[in-house]
Amino acid sequence: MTAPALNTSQSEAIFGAAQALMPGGVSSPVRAFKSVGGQPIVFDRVKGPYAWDVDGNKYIDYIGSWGPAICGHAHPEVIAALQEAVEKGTSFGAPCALENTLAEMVIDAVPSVEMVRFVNSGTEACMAVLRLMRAYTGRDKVIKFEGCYHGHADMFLVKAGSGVATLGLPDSPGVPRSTTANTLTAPYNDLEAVKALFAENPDAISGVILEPIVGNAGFIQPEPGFLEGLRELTKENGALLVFDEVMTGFRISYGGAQAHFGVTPDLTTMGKVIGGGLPVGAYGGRADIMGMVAPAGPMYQAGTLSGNPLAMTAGIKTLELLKQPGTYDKLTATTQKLVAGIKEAAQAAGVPITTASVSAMFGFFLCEGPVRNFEEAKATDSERFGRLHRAMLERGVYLAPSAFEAGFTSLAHSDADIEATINAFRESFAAVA
Ligand code: KE4
Repeated sequence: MTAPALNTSQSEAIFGAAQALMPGGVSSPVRAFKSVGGQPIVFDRVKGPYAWDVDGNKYIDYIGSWGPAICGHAHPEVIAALQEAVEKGTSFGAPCALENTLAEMVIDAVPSVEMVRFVNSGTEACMAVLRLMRAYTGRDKVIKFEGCYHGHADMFLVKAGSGVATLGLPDSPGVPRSTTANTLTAPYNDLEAVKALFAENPDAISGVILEPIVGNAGFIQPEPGFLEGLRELTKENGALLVFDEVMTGFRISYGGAQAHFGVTPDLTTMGKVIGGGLPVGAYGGRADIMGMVAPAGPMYQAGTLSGNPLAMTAGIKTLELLKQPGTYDKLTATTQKLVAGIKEAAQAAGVPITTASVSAMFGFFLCEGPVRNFEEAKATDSERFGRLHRAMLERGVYLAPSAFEAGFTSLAHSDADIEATINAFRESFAAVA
């Protein structure tokens, strides 16, 4: 069944004008639809599981602002709390009781976190946590995994995922070789490769940082024993284990992926959900390590808008909503129904697919699978994914514009939304088979 042509004339006009104003016409590369083709959709407003573009087209949204909208966009209780808070000002640049409240909630929820520092993005959190790893151990090297993305700080732009992978960038110009010389990489799920790196760099590796579930190379789960193995390896080598939970934090469970898998790192980075849609990042962990952070200790990190009352308010209300009983059971049921439908739709059209989900995070690759690391993820049929993405847009479903991203559900996605999405996948897979 062919979809009605999508009228996106206003989007095209606004995006066309944006090209002369902002590089690529966007504020973040992955939004530019480069790898799926066609023009990006310019949003006008969002509510619950939906987005409307400037031409009035409505979409069921499975990006949710790349993770923050887990309670649904513009949740009425979050909006009401912000409306009340904004009357008292937007930023203080001074201590505020709301920081204590959100810090206590994060410390109570996340097993590894005894103390926490708020920043303004996941990139800042990852930059700071690397500096802390190095300050605490006195060692300069760090191990990351191919396809994992820890924000755009220089030292992490080595075999990175997300937009770097989407755009097929080898790495980024402007990053001095001297900076990335200390960044070692291994394939995800490859404990032997990590063991070898420790053997080749005795007493030189500050730690290992990873996405405990990868969402930036498509959706890739840790194999049984992988996280436990890293926990042991880092302990044996006097190195730190760091979970980058910017994407998985408060999405996989209220305690993040670390609570879900029962593996406790030394440090954790967070973002997205804890800001409830406003800019917040955070890093936290063992008190003896966090005690090194200025002004308690010598490791410097700072931020003008860190801990501002609006962002704290949105984060507090969002975590209050997520803490309600049954939240993650509901998210899991919604997502499992969706992913089962996607798989059935692809198989009915004879399109090779491998699908997976954990709680409110999911993904699929257009290949047989299994996909255990970034190299295997590259087997996905990106060209067909581009056509699928367009076909889904025309049927009112907004998926991440990249084969190397994850999908996100929310508490606002209803059974009817899931059914409508599965129907759109049935028609779209038939159209791209
Ligand atoms: P931000 O600086 O974008 O807030 O966070 C960086 C970051 C760090 N760690 C992980 C695991 C992340 O997923 C991210 C950011 N995620 C991407 C989506 N893949 C943000 C979307 C974008 O870059 O526009």
